[in-house]
Amino acid sequence: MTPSRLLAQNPEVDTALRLSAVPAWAGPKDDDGDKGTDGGGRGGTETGTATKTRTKTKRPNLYRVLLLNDDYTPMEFVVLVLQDVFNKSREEAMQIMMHVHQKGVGECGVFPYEVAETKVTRVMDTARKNQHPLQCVMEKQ
Ligand code: TYC
Repeated sequence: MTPSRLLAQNPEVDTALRLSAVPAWAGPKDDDGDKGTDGGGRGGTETGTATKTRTKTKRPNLYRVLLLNDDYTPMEFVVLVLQDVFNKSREEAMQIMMHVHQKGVGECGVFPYEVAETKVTRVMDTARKNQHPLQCVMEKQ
């Protein structure tokens, strides 16, 4: 995998390495405190190549994972799914299940895209294997 692909896949880390073709002495005053504009060679004259490394962190886009009510999936199955897939305690799983049962929809958690997608897939696969019509969806927060 190429480094740029790795960076593209990881929005947390965006490292930009910039090389300037403009001689340092011809450009704007270099007072930003970085290292790397100094040629360091004989006489201390700059070479005209400036390098700057910037590390920028971005918050990931978050997605709500929602469970939908239906008339057929057993309550106990929903509680077990909430405990297993979303690491809920039995008590919290019961509360969420009852909320979905009464209101029609409820939140199981909020996650970065790929984590949310994996949880939706796990719920849907488990439901299908057990022949329950339970539906789980994700929406951008
Ligand atoms: N309504 C279902 C029943 O009465 C229980 C249920 C709860 C189903 C939550 C789905 O996401 C759900 N058996």
